[in-house]
Amino acid sequence: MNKNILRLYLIAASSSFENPLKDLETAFKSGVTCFQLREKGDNIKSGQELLDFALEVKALCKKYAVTFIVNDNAELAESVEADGIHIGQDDVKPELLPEYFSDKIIGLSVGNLNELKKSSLDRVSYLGIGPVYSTLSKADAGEAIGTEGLKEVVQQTALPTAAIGGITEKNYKDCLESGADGICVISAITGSDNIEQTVTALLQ
Ligand code: TZP
Ligand code: MG
Repeated sequence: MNKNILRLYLIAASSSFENPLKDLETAFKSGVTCFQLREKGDNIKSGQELLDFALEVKALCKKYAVTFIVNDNAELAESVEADGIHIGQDDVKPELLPEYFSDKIIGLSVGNLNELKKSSLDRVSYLGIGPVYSTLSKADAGEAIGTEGLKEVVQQTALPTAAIGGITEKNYKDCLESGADGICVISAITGSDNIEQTVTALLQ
């Protein structure tokens, strides 16, 4: 895959924004390069409602040439013909994903060097590495590895990498300087009261 896709990777659920389609459009228009629909947390959609929402998001992604990834839901990803899927350490193993994903992007979360070493990476396209900093967005995110931990993982893989966890306008450059190809954020953008300004700052 083209690692530039990872430059500014937004993750959100349908409930992450007050006006999700409007706010996502603002984020995409401002320069987000990749979007992951991660339907977790409170007020989550399911069934037809989730499918409809995912299709609307996919259309927005297409309009702004944003790569569209679905978190850990192969059926949904396939139904909406997403560009790929993102899986965690405890999700379906990459090699057991359906045939649909054979030419799609497969992202894998890696918490530290130890997890990298025990992961089967044959079909993995990129790694999400973290949490780099502490985060309130994922209860079971594990211990923050800091930029030193990030560097360790980045140096041990040839795969494209995105740093994740507690990344803000203040620290994102440290992640890029540690060798990550891009940054993944939830709250920096979902909690922003000026999405355009935040996205622009994270792309500087
Ligand atoms: N995986 C590791 S940390 C994290 C995920 C999904 C949450 C990142 O959210 P935030 O708000 O950018 O810290
Ligand atoms: Mg998962």
